[in-house]
Amino acid sequence: MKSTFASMAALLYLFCALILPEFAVGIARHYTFNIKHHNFTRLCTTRSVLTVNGQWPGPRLVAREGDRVVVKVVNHIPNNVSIHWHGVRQLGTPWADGPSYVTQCPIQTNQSYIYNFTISGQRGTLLYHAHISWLRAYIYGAIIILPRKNESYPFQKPHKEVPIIFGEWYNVDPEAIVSQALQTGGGPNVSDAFTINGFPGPLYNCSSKDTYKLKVKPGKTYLLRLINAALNEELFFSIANHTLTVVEADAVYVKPFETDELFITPGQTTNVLLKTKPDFPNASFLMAARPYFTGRGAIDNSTTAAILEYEPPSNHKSHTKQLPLIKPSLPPINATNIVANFTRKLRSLANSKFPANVPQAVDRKFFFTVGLGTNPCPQNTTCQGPNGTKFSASVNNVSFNLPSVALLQSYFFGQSNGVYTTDFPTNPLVPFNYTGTPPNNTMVSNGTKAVVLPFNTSVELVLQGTSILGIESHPLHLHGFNFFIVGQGFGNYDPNKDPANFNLNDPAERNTIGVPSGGWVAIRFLADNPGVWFMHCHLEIHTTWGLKMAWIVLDGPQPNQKVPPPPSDLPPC
Ligand SMILES: *[C@@H]1O[C@H](CO)[C@@H](O)[C@H](O)[C@H]1NC(C)=O
Ligand SMILES: *[C@@H]1O[C@H](CO)[C@@H](O)[C@H](O)[C@H]1NC(C)=O
Ligand SMILES: *[C@@H]1O[C@H](CO)[C@@H](O)[C@H](O)[C@H]1NC(C)=O
Ligand SMILES: *[C@@H]1O[C@H](CO)[C@@H](O)[C@H](O)[C@H]1NC(C)=O
Ligand SMILES: *[C@@H]1O[C@H](CO)[C@@H](O)[C@H](O)[C@H]1NC(C)=O
Ligand SMILES: *[C@@H]1O[C@H](CO)[C@@H](O)[C@H](O)[C@H]1NC(C)=O
Ligand SMILES: *[C@@H]1O[C@H](CO)[C@@H](O)[C@H](O)[C@H]1NC(C)=O
Ligand SMILES: *[C@@H]1O[C@H](CO)[C@@H](O)[C@H](O)[C@H]1NC(C)=O
Ligand SMILES: *[C@@H]1O[C@H](CO)[C@@H](O)[C@H](O)[C@H]1NC(C)=O
Ligand SMILES: *[C@@H]1O[C@H](CO)[C@@H](O)[C@H](O)[C@H]1NC(C)=O
Ligand SMILES: *[C@@H]1O[C@H](CO)[C@@H](O)[C@H](O)[C@H]1NC(C)=O
Ligand SMILES: *[C@@H]1O[C@H](CO)[C@@H](O)[C@H](O)[C@H]1NC(C)=O
Ligand SMILES: [Cu+2]
Repeated sequence: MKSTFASMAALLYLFCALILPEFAVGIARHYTFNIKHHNFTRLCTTRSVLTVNGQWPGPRLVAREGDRVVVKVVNHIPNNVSIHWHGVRQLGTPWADGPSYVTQCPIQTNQSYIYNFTISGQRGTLLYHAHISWLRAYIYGAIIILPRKNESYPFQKPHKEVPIIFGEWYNVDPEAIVSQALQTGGGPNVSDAFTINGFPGPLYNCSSKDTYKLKVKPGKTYLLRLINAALNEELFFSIANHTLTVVEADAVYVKPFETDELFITPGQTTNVLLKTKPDFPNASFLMAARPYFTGRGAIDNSTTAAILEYEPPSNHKSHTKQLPLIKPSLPPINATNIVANFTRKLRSLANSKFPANVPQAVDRKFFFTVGLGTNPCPQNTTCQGPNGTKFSASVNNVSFNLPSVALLQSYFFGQSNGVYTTDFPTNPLVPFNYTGTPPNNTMVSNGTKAVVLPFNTSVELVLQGTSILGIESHPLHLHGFNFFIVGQGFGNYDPNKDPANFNLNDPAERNTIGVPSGGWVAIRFLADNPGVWFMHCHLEIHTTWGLKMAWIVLDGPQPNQKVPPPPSDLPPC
């Protein structure tokens, strides 16, 4: 009886797969990522940096929606490493998510681990990156998710597709920077340049030959897959004399809109269409990026640029003469209104083919403050944080300590005792005027605390920025889910007034959202993916300081709604 049912189900599946394109079975895409050192020279400085297969940025991972991706990661470096497939939902594959000490222990030197997951219900651009300490400084690359075979984009088919990946270049080892910051308690030293596809571009000293060039033909449409893989800075991006059309964010299509200036936080991805000028323009154009920042510390405040170069017609004489290079204007560093306006323009397509499944009813509401704070300086030492303290950062005043075993493993094997507790505060323990005058005690508590959610809980989470040690935007990233950005505002969230303005029809659906500087954002998601899921600021220094926490989503009743046993090659602790 059982086997008859099973074979009928198999037949039905086969039938659907052959007849209906949306059931088309994906193929498996196999990759090997060798993590190893490679020398690169930028700004006249040669550094041995950590790479995937000797490449920086790493190789493109290309799949169609519905495909299985199998990546064997082999560690050839002295450091521990793990890789996170940022934004991939990992439905039913929580062991493949990748954050060290959350879903796995890291892959140790000369060891390997196979990440095996399916891309379902997503199309567009995501990124992968190392997820331990600051190794993602150079270990990152594009994940390109094409529509299923027989399916097309909901916008004009581009002539060409080009990843544009923002990163940072350090003249010193980023691991030395973070370890020094932790030791002194002060802010970290900043990067020496931003990069586009690994190149700082012509606006830095000793860098003009290290410029990424995008050669285009007139009268064509190009799809730029923008990825912010920088460690610590949110960025503005603009191309001189060209308007961009935003069509997708975090691997979800959006209602297309035009913009001259684009905003992208670390961990976010955005696809834009670039229509080239109809005729050869007798000029080249800079495509440039520089940071948005309202905090108090030092950041890299430089501008990276690439060149958009038109191929001259064959009969044109211009290739012999130097064409003028036009620079774009970029918003001022503290242009909070431009950020807010840009973020508000992002809307889901919300049509019958690509619906926005916004949870209309909410089972559990959470209110989390996110921001900086301080830790006491150890006795008889001098710290370089605020007033001789050490910098810290927290969610609801809890600075998260990573355990030395993986949370998912302790959860799955019922060994949470001494590893984590489930008493993460659902609201601030001590309410205060979050964006007003900060409290004079800025010390934070610490712990390894999680929130437990029953399967399929519908969650509303308000993330409230604080003014402690300065207002600043925090790009919060949630693993394992997309969420809908139903509301945002400045000042303190008002639970009585603000929900009336929530957009429950076509809000943007993403995995990373900047909590406005001196403001709040409200998100909703359905906890339909059992496992342990990390949530953290994607400014790496804030994560280092503890702006992170974990959600535990319990099993559902069906066999495919349970955390499966770990793969046999899961790295040991
Ligand atoms: C990098 O260059 C240094 C000398 O500058 C050399 O000793 C080292 O072997 C090189 N490393 C690699 C991986 O090529
Ligand atoms: C990946 O997972 C699928 C589904 O569980 C399995 O059939 C396949 O054998 C796995 N591949 C590898 C290389 O582990
Ligand atoms: C670029 O834009 C500027 C200002 O809008 C304009 O003056 C100039 O003619 C444009 N140049 C080209 C080559 O499009
Ligand atoms: C960043 O650089 C710009 C121009 O180079 C300058 O006007 C601005 O004050 C700088 N901002 C910070 C925060 O350093
Ligand atoms: C940005 O900084 C400039 C210079 O410090 C200041 O004049 C301006 O008021 C600031 N703008 C915003 C929106 O904070
Ligand atoms: C932001 O949008 C508002 C309302 O549409 C507009 O009044 C304001 O000028 C915009 N600000 C900026 C800096 O673009
Ligand atoms: C701190 O210094 C004082 C005086 O130098 C000494 O008595 C005390 O033992 C030191 N404490 C620690 C924890 O080292
Ligand atoms: C540092 O201490 C001074 C004087 O006690 C105080 O006015 C200031 O607010 C403190 N700064 C911080 C960042 O805590
Ligand atoms: C919070 O602080 C802000 C800025 O100082 C102030 O405008 C507001 O009235 C304060 N709110 C409350 C409830 O005290
Ligand atoms: C700290 O703040 C409280 C009120 O928020 C105030 O009563 C107290 O005097 C402050 N303490 C110091 C040392 O400034
Ligand atoms: C956590 O807090 C305790 C008590 O304040 C403190 O002793 C300890 O150093 C803190 N640990 C970390 C990792 O910040
Ligand atoms: C690497 O990870 C293992 C397992 O968690 C740990 O025991 C070891 O101390 C780590 N090594 C380094 C250099 O961090
Ligand atoms: Cu942050």
